[in-house]
Amino acid sequence: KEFDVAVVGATGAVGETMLRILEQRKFPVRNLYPLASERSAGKEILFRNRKIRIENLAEFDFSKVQIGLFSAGGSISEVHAPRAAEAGCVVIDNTSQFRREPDIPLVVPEVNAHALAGYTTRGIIANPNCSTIQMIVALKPLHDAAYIQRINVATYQAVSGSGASAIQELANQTAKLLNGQDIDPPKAYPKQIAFNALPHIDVFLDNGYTKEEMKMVWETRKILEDDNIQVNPTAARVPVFFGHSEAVHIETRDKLTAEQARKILSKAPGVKVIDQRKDGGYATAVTDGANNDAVFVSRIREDISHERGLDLWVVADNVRKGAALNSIQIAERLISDYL
Ligand code: A2P
Ligand code: 11C
Repeated sequence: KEFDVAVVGATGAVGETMLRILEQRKFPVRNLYPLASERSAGKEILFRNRKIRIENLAEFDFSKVQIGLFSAGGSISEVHAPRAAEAGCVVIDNTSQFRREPDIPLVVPEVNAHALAGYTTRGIIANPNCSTIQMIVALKPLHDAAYIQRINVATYQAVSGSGASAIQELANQTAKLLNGQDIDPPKAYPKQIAFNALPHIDVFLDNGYTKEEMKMVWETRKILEDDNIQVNPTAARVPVFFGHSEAVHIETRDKLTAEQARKILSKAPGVKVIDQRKDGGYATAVTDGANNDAVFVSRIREDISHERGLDLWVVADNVRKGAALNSIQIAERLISDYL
């Protein structure tokens, strides 16, 4: 069986990766419709060695497709995802627009594929935020084994999470500074990102946390279906192009040794443990995460400050597992189990 698929935001950092992953995983695409703004309409993209014209999202008739992969921003999904669903297209939405709505499933296939069943109510499935996805893939097996009560996490996030313009900004700033020139006024971020670290992702909220941080709280609880889990995040942007890193500290109800955790994680779906206690015996964003599909877990150790605490270093490609790949894994489940 084959499916007609629309990729909304096909010219963006995530959209382009979706096209490549559809090819790589041989997703059964009959007709592909790359969609973007009217600025891009008429240009061409390559899919399976064929040139396909980009169409204007605003004018697209979604009754022509069965699956829509959306990654053009929350305000675009707000308008066009319900319009697509109404036309009979199942939307897999990579924006934060619908994630917190109770009747819209928020899915990481390795963790809560069962929640997909709820897609029929609204015809929309939400893809979680990249920093939540990699954390939850690593933590779910430990949660099942010992019940996680509290998570303290600090992220080190790549600029590709902010899209193509931020990738360009880091490249430009880096080149200028290395050539002894002044940088242009920053646009993608409020301060210089090259050779720097910014403790700020997404907008500030009333409680002093940023929205990126609160997404990790809200989404973790929804995916694990447990509002009692305490999550305390700090999200930072670092001058890395691809791959988010996270220092994750958990407190479990039952004692879990580092050895037990390593054993559990080495068998966990979607996880790859790289954890030798020696120089270079750990995963990094650039050398391991980027361009790979797995969530890498390193530095597994018992917290010397807490009896039932465990520390982990978690790395993944934010554009692949954090966004495009997870969306396509959802689509694969959808077609195998429901369509
Ligand atoms: P376009 O290239 O036509 O602007 P990124 O996250 O990498 O910045 O990419 C954003 C994606 O969302 C791009 O594909 C972009 O298309 C698309 N997009 C932005 N605004 C709109 C819009 N008004 N309608 C449709 N697609 C849009
Ligand atoms: C980042 N996590 O790295 C963001 C990008 O809610 O889908 C994705 C934002 C989202 O900047």
